[in-house]
Amino acid sequence: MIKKWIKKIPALNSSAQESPEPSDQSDPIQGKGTEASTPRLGLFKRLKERMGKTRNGFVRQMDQILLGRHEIDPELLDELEEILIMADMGVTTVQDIFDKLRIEVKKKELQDPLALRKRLKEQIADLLKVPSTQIRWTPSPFVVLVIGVNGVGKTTTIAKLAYRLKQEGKNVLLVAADTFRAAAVEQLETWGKRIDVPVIKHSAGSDPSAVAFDGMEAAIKRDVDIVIVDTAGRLHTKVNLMEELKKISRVISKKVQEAPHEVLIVLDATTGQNAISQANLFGEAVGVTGIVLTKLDGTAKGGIVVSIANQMQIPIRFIGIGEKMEDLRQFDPEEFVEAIFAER
Ligand SMILES: Nc1nc2c(ncn2[C@@H]2O[C@H](COP(=O)(O)OP(=O)(O)OP(=O)(O)O)[C@@H](O)[C@H]2O)c(=O)[nH]1
Ligand SMILES: [Mg+2]
Repeated sequence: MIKKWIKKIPALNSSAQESPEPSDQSDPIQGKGTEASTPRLGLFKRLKERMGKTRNGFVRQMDQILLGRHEIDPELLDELEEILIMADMGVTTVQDIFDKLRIEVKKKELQDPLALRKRLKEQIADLLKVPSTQIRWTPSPFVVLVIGVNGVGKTTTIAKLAYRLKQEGKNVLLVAADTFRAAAVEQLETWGKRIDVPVIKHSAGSDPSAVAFDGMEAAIKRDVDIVIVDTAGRLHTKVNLMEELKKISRVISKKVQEAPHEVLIVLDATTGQNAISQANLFGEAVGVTGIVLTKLDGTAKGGIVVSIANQMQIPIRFIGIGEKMEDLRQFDPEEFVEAIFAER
């Protein structure tokens, strides 16, 4: 029986460890190891590799528990439930899943551990299927305001997004409205040069709303398709970040009707459930329309994606799975579930 099991779960078929993740030390655009330089490394394969920590930390652990069992008993369900909670899927989300599973087991609709694994995967996939995860990118100029606490990955996400849009033939403009640190303006400028996208900036310490205003004027004058506005993740204690963001948003809407069209909150997946509180806090202030979940490559608790999709009424637009330009992915629930449940 156990042998049959091992065959059915190829991930457990070998005692070898996952192959190490490719190094990210090379140039994020041109360097070796990028998808451009290794065309055979498909997008899905890279996603699978980058989600390796989550796969090892949660799906593999789950499989190891399932491996020793011949039938579904209450202890098995309890153990699996604990693993999912530990993977940051959120207590209520996990309880909902297991309430359903317990009923199915009781009705004998679920009889063996392999069917249980399949059902769990289906349930997770269902939770992730939230409608309208795509941005329409019209009218023009289409204004994207990017917000989030410091260090979550706003500026690098903007660079990746601009790179992506430019490759799709869009005319993009970046606005450095994070004037809190001189380095923040420089960082965006450096990215702008690297990906060949213009950046509107003022000197450090100036009013972020004034930069946003100039950014909108330039966008109209230059007839750009998409403007992406970078903001600070923290300010001097005297200035309230939420008030500042509201002001930036107001200034943008005065210049471009109905803008910002998209307010993207960037959340760091490694901060776990804390990310949800951040989204709520910013959401109350500036009406968030989409989520970018970064650093999923750096956590074994990728279950946070499920928790966010299930608890928030805001779609996950993109996920960050590394520091290379290609590592900002449009969020595709089915592909994501396949990648974390993938077998070697
Ligand atoms: N591994 C990994 N690192 C990431 C990802 N996204 C961003 N980072 C890294 O996170 C760090 C912080 O990124 P920034 O873009 O500077 O963050 P920020 O939100 O703009 O920070 P502040 O400007 O200080 O508010 C950088 O070292 C990025 O390379 C990701 O998806 N995976
Ligand atoms: Mg930044």
